[in-house]
Amino acid sequence: MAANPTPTASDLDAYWMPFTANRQFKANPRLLAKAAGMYYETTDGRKILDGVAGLWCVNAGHGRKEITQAVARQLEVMDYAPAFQIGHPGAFALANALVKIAPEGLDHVFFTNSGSESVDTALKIALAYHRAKGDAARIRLLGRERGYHGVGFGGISVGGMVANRKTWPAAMIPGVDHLVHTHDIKRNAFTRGLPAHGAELADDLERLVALHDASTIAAVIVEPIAGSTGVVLPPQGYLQRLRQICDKHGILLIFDEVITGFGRTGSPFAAQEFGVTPDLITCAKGLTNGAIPMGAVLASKKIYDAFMQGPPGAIELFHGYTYSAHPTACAAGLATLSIYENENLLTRAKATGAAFEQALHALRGLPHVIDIRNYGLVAGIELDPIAGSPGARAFGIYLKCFERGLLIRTTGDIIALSPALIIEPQHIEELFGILSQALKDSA
Ligand code: PXG
Ligand code: PLP
Repeated sequence: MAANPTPTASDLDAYWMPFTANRQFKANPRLLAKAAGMYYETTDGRKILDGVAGLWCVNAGHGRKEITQAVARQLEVMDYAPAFQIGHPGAFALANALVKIAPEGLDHVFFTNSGSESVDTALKIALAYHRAKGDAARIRLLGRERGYHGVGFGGISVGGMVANRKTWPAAMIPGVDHLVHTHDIKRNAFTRGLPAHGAELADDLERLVALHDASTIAAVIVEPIAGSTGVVLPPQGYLQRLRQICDKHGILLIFDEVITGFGRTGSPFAAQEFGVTPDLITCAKGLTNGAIPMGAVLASKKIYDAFMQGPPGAIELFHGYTYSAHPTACAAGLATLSIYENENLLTRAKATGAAFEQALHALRGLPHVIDIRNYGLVAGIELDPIAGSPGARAFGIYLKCFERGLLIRTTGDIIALSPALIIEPQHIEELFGILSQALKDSA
């Protein structure tokens, strides 16, 4: 079957593009047509090395036949099944497969269609959990400055990225507060792996407890590694301390693992990599290798059991989506988890991370590079901003890289890299070859 024809300038108008400078883009569009393995191909036939696994999601590389076939088969057998008061075997199979790779103790799965929906779901579960336990005064949700938790009203409320919040001040959910962020270039610049300084920043939670009283706080949500804000790593000991303080005060801890889930750090989840088990995990993206939209919330037995009280005929949680556990998404998820297992991809970043780290830190000293940080197969390269034009320096590099055949991601003046977990040495060489040339040319 023919692919969609390449749009002409007038065809570009109707689509209101997300998180995009629409007018700038439409004046000079970048269009992708194909993808296989580590590469995209543009509509004009240029090969582009994918340095970001699509948008942090295609962890097993593009065009995986096992996923395509599983989805095609599912669509032929049964296109859709309602999710409320009825089920299909794929949903239960995927929940079981997820629990198998999840941190011990997180043994229940609620399905959504995206990271944003996972976040709103987890926040609602946290509030409902305390209520189910007769602790209905715990209504506060705490996030962290610079956090990204998707774009739902819950997610932007606990989120801490100013541009995503400032337009909707009146729509924020009430009772939310924020921990200070942990980004500290002064003390931690050019750190490989977890930074040495900043564990004490977790004590900011004690400040919020002192201010609001623990009896009003339901949960804290953080990204174990903050991705969208520009790859901010947790200082050594920080997450452990956060867990301890939550336990001390009966506050639930939610890890938003939409980016860190599915092997990005060298373990299935960052919770395992860092040895800290939260009460809830939100995930999406790599769950289906990006092929079909899907998200999930992993919940502990303690949380699930708190809901399973009341009369057996009562619906325990008034929440769900038309497409929760969509059959095609479940098929894609099952095929994806098989690939991860068969190819040991969920721990592969431990091995490949070393060569990636070495090539990455060789960028130190290039023009405008003020910090480089990394963990597993994720990296941030922070550039000195152009005075008066925040973001322009990094976006210039983005355009240069794209012209030369490399897709990166930029946020403000930070370049983020998160290649597929199948990356080989020649891709690492190609990636950093193009990127270092682009940085040199920007001097
Ligand atoms: N939580 C986290 C930690 C995320 O990284 C979401 C929630 C929301 O997921 P959905 O599927 O609703 O997009 C994300 C998504 C970027 C970028 O610029 C990051 C994300 C999405 C789009 C762009 O780095 N992360
Ligand atoms: N809006 C209307 C009018 C609906 O009927 C529904 C679902 O039935 C929704 C929104 C929510 O859609 P979804 O379940 O796909 O999130």
